[in-house]
Amino acid sequence: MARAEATAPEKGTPVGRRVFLGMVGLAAAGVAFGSKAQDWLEHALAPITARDGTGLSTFLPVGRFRIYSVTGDLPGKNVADYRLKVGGHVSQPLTLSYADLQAMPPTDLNKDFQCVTGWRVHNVKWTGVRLGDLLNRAGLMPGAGGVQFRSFDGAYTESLTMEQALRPDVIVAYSMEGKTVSREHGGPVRLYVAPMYGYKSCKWLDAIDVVAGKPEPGYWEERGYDVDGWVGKSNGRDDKPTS
Ligand SMILES: Nc1nc2c(c(=O)[nH]1)N[C@H]1C(S)=C(S)[C@@H](COP(=O)(O)O)O[C@H]1N2
Ligand SMILES: [Mo]
Repeated sequence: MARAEATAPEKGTPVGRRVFLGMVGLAAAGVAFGSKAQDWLEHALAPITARDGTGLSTFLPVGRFRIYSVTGDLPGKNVADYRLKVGGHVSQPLTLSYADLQAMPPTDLNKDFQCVTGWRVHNVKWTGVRLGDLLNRAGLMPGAGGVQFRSFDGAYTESLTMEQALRPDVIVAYSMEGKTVSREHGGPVRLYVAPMYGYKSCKWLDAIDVVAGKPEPGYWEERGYDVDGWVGKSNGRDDKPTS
């Protein structure tokens, strides 16, 4: 299996409890962006958490996201300069500012954010525009089968089938916990695909391209994750709760 958000061993050998607790301390002290140690830790701990069944969230700092960026960079854009492009297989391509998004009917989602490597942040409040509303505004052309996302980090991509994209719990989020989505969390605008693992939620959202037929797999899917990243039902989670 080629699944690794980390470059370190994806299947760590089980470690003893003292080492384990020490490492949790390390993680708490340095939940640093881009920390390979942290990623390694999550993978190394999976066998333990699987055995005692309590899950990583019991041990790791509560309410903390890990900040991920495949480029090792946190690209930034001012709210004032931000533009979202919606194009491809649509009748009316759009270029929307942050204010344009805010002027559309808002959707609030209070849901968990869960990474496939095991961490979960409970009950996060996201606000944004339903992806379906954006797609309808752009006007889907016959044969539109999927949606691809590009990040202004220049590297990350994601995609959804049209059926997934039109779900009411998939939003283009401009606010998290009542504030503009921060730079490290992929702001000012990111995708939030509530029913799927975090990797589907493209940060620093730059463009949405509607495609005819099947969409291309995204960045992590090229590297082994399931295209249909349903929480609990993908990436071997049903029968094997470790990553
Ligand atoms: N552009 C971009 N989007 C991304 C990623 C990334 O590295 N780059 N990582 C994904 C993964 S694996 C997860 S779990 C979430 C993490 O979101 P956070 O950094 O806000 O915690 O973002 C997803 N979207
Ligand atoms: Mo993730």
